[in-house]
Amino acid sequence: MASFAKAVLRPVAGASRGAVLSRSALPSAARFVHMTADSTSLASPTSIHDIKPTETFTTQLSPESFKAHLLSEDQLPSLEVETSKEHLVKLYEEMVKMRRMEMAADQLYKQKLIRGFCHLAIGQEAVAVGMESGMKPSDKLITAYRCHPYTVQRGGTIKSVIAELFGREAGISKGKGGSMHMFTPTFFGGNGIVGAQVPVGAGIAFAQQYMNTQDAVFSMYGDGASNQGQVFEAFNMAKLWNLPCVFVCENNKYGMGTSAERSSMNTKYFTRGDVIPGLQVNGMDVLAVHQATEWASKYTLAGNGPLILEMVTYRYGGHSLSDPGTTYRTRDEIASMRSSSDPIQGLKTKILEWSVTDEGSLKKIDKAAKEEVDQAVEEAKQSPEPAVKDLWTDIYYKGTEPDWMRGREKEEIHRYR
Ligand SMILES: Cc1ncc(C[n+]2csc(CCOP(=O)(O)OP(=O)(O)O)c2C)c(N)n1
Ligand SMILES: [Mg+2]
Repeated sequence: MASFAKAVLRPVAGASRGAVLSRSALPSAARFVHMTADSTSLASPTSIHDIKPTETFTTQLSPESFKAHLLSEDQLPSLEVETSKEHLVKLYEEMVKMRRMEMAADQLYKQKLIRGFCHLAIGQEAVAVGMESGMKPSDKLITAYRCHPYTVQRGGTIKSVIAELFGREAGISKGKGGSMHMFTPTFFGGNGIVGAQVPVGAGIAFAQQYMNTQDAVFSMYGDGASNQGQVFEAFNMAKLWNLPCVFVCENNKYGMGTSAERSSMNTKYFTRGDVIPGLQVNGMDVLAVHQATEWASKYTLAGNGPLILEMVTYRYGGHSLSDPGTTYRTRDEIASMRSSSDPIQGLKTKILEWSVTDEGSLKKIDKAAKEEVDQAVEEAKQSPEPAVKDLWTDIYYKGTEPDWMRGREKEEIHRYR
C-alpha cells in the first residue's frame, strides 16, 4: 500500500513545478475574455446628451466580452445592450454601496466588532450587481461564503448584513448566523462548505421545474471549488433532467492562496461541463454581466437545460480578513488590476464620456453611499444581542419542530411542546 502511494505521489517526469508555471505563462488572451471595464461604446443614438433619464438607448459591448463553448453564433447573447441613463446610474450606485459596505466590514473586523470568518468581495462588485440587474426578481440564487453583496442585491439591507456580522438581533438571520449565513426569499445563502451549494442549487432548480415556476436558478461557485466531484455530479443530473440551472463559476483567479493555474488542469471553467454549453464573461464589466445573466435566464427557461457561465473577475483583498493576500501574488498584480480593470471606475468613465450625468452628481452618490453605510453601522451597533431563549428558535420550519431538543449537554433540554 505504502509503495503504491509512493508510486502515485512520485512526480511524473516533466510535470515539475517549472512545467506547471510555464502553463501560466501562456498569453492570457488565449484563455480569457478581456477584463477591461470600460470597453463598451454607444451604439444608437451616438449621442445621448439630450435624452430623458428613463429613455432607452443601445450600447455596444466589446466582442472580447464573451467566449462561448458549444453555443452557435445565433444563440449567443447580443453585444448590443439596451440601457438607460437611470439604469447606468443605478448600477454605479449599487456597486459603490457594495464596496462601501465591504470596506466598512473590513474596518469593523479590524476593530474586533466582527469576529469569526469574514470574506469580502471588493473588486468583484460588477458580478453581484450585474447579475441582479439581469436576473428576474423571482429567479433564485445560491452562492458560497463571499455573500454580502448578493444578500443586499437580493432584497436584504446593508444594516441587516452589518448587524448579522456583529451577531445582533437586527441581523438578517437575527444575529444567529454571522457571515456566510444570510438568506432572503430568493437567495439561498451564504454557504460555508466549499462547493456544497452547487448540488443544492441543482436541487432548487429541480424544485422550480417540478413546481413549474418558470424561474431560473443561478448556482454559484469559485474557481477553487470547481474541481470538486460534487460539482460534476450536479452538472450530470442537471443536464440529464434538463433543469433550469445556470452554474456560475465566479473565477476570481485564486482559491485561498492557490492560483487557478496551480489548481486546475483546465482553467477555461466555462468549458468544463462536457456537453453543457458555457459562456465566459468579462466579470469586470457590469453591462457584460447584466447581458449574459439576462440571456442565461431566458436560455435555460426556454427548455434548453443547464448552462455554465464563467465570470472572470478579481478579488483585491485577501481570501478572508485573516489573509493579507500578498504572499502568493505580487502587489504589482493587484495594483495593475485596480488601475486597469476596476468595475466602478470603468463604469464611471463611460458615464462621464457619454454625459449620462456629471462628476458632481457621481460624487454625491459616493457621499450618500458612505453616509448610508455609516448610518447602517451605527444602527446595527444599537441592536442588542439575541436573547438566550432564541437559541432554540428558527431551527425548524414553523410547525415541524420535534417535541424536545437537546442542547450542548445532556441535561440542557428545550421542550417545544
Ligand atoms: C469542503 C471545504 N473544503 C475546504 C474549505 C476551506 N476553504 C474555504 S474557502 C476555500 C477556497 C475556495 O476558493 P474559490 O472556490 O475559488 O472561492 P473564492 O474564495 O475565491 O471566492 C477553501 C479551500 C471549506 N470551507 N470547505
Ligand atoms: Mg476563487
